[in-house]
Amino acid sequence: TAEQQRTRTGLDKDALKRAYLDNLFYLRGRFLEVATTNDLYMAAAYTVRDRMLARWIKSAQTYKDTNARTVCYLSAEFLLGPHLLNNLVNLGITDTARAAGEELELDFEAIVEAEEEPGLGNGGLGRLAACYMDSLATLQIPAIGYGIRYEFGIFDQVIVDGWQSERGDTWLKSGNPWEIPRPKLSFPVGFGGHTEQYTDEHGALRMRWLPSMVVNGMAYDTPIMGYGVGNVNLLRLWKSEAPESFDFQAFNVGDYYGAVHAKMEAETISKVLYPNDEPEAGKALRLKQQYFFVSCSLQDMIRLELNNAGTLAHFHEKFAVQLNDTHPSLAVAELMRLLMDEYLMDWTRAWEITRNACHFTNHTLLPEALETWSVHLFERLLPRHLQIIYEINRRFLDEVRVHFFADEARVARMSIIDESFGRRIRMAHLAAVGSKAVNGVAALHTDLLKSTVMHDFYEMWPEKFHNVTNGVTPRRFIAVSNPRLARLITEACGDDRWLRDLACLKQLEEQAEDHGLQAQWRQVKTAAKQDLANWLGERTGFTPDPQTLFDVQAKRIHEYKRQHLSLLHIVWLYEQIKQNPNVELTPRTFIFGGKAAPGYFMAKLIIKLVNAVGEVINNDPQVSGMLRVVFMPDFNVKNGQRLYPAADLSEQISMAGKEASGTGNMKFSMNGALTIGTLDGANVEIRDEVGHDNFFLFGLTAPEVHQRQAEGYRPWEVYHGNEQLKSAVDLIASGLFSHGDTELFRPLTDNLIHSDPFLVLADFQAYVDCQRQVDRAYRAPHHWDRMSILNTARMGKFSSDRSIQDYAERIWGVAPVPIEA
Ligand code: DL6
Repeated sequence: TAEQQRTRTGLDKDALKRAYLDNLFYLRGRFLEVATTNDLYMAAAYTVRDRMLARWIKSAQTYKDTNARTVCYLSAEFLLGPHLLNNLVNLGITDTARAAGEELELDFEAIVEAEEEPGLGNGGLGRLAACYMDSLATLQIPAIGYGIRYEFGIFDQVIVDGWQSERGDTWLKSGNPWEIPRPKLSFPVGFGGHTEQYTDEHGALRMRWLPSMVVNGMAYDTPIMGYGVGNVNLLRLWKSEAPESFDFQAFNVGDYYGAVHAKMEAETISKVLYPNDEPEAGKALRLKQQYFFVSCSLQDMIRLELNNAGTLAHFHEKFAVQLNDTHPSLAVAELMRLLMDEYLMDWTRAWEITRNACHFTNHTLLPEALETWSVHLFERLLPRHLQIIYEINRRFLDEVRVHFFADEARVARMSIIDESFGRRIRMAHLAAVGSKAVNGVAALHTDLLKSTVMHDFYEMWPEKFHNVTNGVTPRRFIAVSNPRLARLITEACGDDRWLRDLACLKQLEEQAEDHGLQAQWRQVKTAAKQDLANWLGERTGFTPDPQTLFDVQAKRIHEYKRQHLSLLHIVWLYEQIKQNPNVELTPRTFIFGGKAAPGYFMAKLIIKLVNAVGEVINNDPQVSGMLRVVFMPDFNVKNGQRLYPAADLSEQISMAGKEASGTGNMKFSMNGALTIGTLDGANVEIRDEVGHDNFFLFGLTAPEVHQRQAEGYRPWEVYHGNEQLKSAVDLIASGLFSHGDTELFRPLTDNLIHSDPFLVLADFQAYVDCQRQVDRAYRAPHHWDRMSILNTARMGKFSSDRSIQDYAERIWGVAPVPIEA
């Protein structure tokens, strides 16, 4: 009946209440009095999901009917964050849901809190994919996100005696109400075996691959709701399974263990996310994961196109395939294989389609992060793909030779096969050769890409290279994370158009000097600081004082990001106060957050040092009124949402030239934090947008870093040439922060003094001087508030909507297909 229908889809309070009780009863078998928090959360999730399903189906139907060009975003990671509140915001029913909850006497916040976040990513790259899914739906662009449904996402971090300890992430243990399993939607994926030539019925010579092992990839679908529109896009994640639950033949001959083992091996592929933000050297399972999800995704696209058009001749017109870093770059070889071996196309046609379908984003210039795989491993796992890659390379190098006559050195540099250290496949070269467009993720990064690691490719195909500066979604990172700020902005701007068009925030500029707005702005910030302080108090036993300046560095722990530069500054401040307890300083709380790759010793030592320095400082009554240090455990999307609103100062202090873009920098600044940063990644553009006076800049530029290193950088001399720096490093080495143990932090201090690959010592003085300016600025509240408002006001460029618009126009050539809300 219409009434029943309204219970499923209605957005008013009564419909929500009825639906909620219905779902609690029929899907959880509970009534309010006996429901657990998880039951209450699940009922809420189903109630919200119901409201998305009709829109989802309408979107899929309309996309199909209009045969719309579709973006397929291939990514090994989607770091989604909790769905519930985000979906309420995008549906525009947060307040109604809250009111419905109140009438049912539910604790809304506790229900939202109960959601386990799907941590299917390591950091920036995975979170970017999630922001882009949000923006694609909001901009009404037909899109499918394809990835892996890891059973275990990124580990949970706990701090034990100051050290990081990893706990398995069990995000699926209480069920995932947002996904719909599609048991019938599954594709076979082969591994190993051999290839053979045969003659087809037209007398043509063809190749076929006879794999030694086949697994199935089964689809799990999650709806991705656009903001304020009817469009709901699809995130399709693949789970690996054995084709049959038992190999009965093996079972019959008595090899029960062998039969179960084969099943386990198949399921292992999508079992766990590799917790490293750099490639895993030589890990066959990682290569299997990459091939697994790429193959399932391409087979799915082929299925869709054959259903729709009956031919694959226009595959590249139907789909814009985006390769999120090199992890899915096997798509180039796999699409060729599918088109030639399975659909009997000739090389020229297949290559034409592949080269026009694929596009490639590079996210890093770190040499150790440029992915390569040994030819030997390929031979063993993907023999047919190796043949195809050899042939792609042969034809490509012929082109290179025509382009750059008699330049064999360049041919060797550009080859997809690196012959220098054993034979290895350079995945970035495969992706670049097989793609229509290559892009970097911030202006500086794209320039460096063109002038360094991809220079030869840029010289050959300058028109292939683009910059698309990253962006983040203001729905999650303002509206969901910081509702008080969202309300204030809406009030000050007169409406909430800014959530769809972030450039509207510009209107705040004219009120930046208004003391009334400034006072409210400050109140909002202080309230967020208080929330964070309470949370930290409960988790760490230490409650920061919201009246102090909150100085936050939250991101993966990595030497190039230089958390230890901030630590040297803290130790330096500590010494200042110890020497002169009346020194004029702005009281600060330094908050760190971030995970270290489990095998990255130096990063783990940095975490230990943060906690060790905190222990001494926070317990020293002479300094603890001025200075506090706290490590927020388990930095993830959910905890990030607590941090961004509460920061006064955002630390973006990587060595120039190393951070491709950064996106945390954008999230902090959107929430009114000022940035202290180097000219690295998107910091450059953020500073240009917010105004040079509203950004604390320090440090060597990328060309200066290059020059320093070319001249032969000697950290030893810097250390001896700066009394205060030396004394900070020495204090760490002295054992003061390690209960007298002079060995504990020696690997870190020795590395700084003797090698310092990321120029921490070279930038120390500039950083300390710049922090002095921060100190002074914070003591002038009107001035600070004005800068803070201007930061938010000028962040329009860094909405992921702008990034997606750029991709849509300049790279994909896709147009919106509106679905009414
Ligand atoms: O593009 C998203 C993000 C950038 O903002 C960071 O600067 C960059 O470090 C990060 N890269 C990764 C891992 N890279 N790889 N491969 O997360 O991408």
